[in-house]
Amino acid sequence: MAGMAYNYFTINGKAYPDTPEWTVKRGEVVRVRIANVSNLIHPMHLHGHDFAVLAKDGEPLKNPQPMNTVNVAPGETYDIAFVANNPGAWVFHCHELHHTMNGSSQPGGLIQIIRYEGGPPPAQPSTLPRPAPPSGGGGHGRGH
Ligand SMILES: [Cu+2]
Repeated sequence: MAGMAYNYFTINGKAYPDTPEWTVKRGEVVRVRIANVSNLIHPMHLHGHDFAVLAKDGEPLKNPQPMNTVNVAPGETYDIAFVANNPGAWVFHCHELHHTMNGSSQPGGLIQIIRYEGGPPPAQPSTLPRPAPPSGGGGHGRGH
């Protein structure tokens, strides 16, 4: 339908805060497959870690590139991996602000909490995406 805007976005069929947390152990390698089955681009961003893109569309890459955001276009699949070496609770989320909302309420949508096993359980991860400040700043502090 022309002009139709999507207001709900999901990871494994759930929108935050219904997305179950991923629990990781310090030192392990965490591998994630991202498959964008929507018709919008999702710049997926991981806090607290760099990841390596190991494969695109199922094809292994010869030179995995360390990064912390990958633009996932409609229909694309990326296999990424990171070393769990920064204990805490972190978010992996789409950097398109509207995609981290459920309708008009925030936070929601494409937010995935990654929590280290045995770590202190913060009531709210301190790294949830927030609207950018009105002028400059970029909205990103240390650790992003
Ligand atoms: Cu998105």
